[in-house]
Amino acid sequence: MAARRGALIALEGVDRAGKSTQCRRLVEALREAGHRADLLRFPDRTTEIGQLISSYLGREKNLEDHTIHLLFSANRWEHVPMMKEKLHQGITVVVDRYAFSGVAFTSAKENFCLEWCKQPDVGLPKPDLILFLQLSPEAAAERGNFGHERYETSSFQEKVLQSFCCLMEDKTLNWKTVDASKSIEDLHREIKSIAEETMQETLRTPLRGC
Ligand code: T5A
Ligand code: NA
Repeated sequence: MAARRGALIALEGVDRAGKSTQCRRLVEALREAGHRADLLRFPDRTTEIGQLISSYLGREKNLEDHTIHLLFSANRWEHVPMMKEKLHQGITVVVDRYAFSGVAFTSAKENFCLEWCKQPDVGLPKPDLILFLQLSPEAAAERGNFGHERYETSSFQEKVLQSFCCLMEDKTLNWKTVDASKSIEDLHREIKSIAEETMQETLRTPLRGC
């Protein structure tokens, strides 16, 4: 029998929904339960491409809109060999944002359609599970003010949320929406249980491209 591969689990959601908090908690909990699990975040600001992205987000650098979209995608592609290796070794990979953030944010800009935005990420490892952390703009606002990074305005975030809603209509992907207004602990328990269910199922499904 082939060895069990790891599951690819993506967390997506509006800003301040608690993605980074939950990704960290999930990986810790999976490891405590004896699973092999690693965390990745996109953008990964540590690579050369990631540093360009970070200076764009911090408004130190201006980049043309198509160019930055392709850089976000390239930042995912540069991790694909490592991701595939981990998944084939049986390591579950939890990603803090993935291609769906890429599409949702760029398509919220003027003159970008979803179809164009999706193309650069076609063929990336397909997540076994995408957890969408849903939080109302009002509840998000209570979690502190926006910082100074690009995209951190309520009107833009509203458009991003609409794009995410369109992406969630794709029934070929395993989207699960969770209520991110719950306490960190309650949300963690729910996410861990959904993740473990998915990890059981990956035994029977080969890794595909999305
Ligand atoms: N982007 C990203 C693109 O345009 N294209 C792409 O392809 C990609 C991948 C940076 C920007 O890049 C854009 C999207 C972004 O605009 P980032 O570095 O992931 O992306 O952004 P961050 O600012 O790190 O993340 P968020 O603002 O989205 O926050 P999180 O991770 O959702 O939330 P988290 O966990 O940091 O928590 C936020 C605050 O809320 C509290 C936390 O303690 C923290 O203070 N909190 C809770 N409070 C109450 N109840 C709960 N359940 C809570 N959970 C967390
Ligand atoms: Na985050």
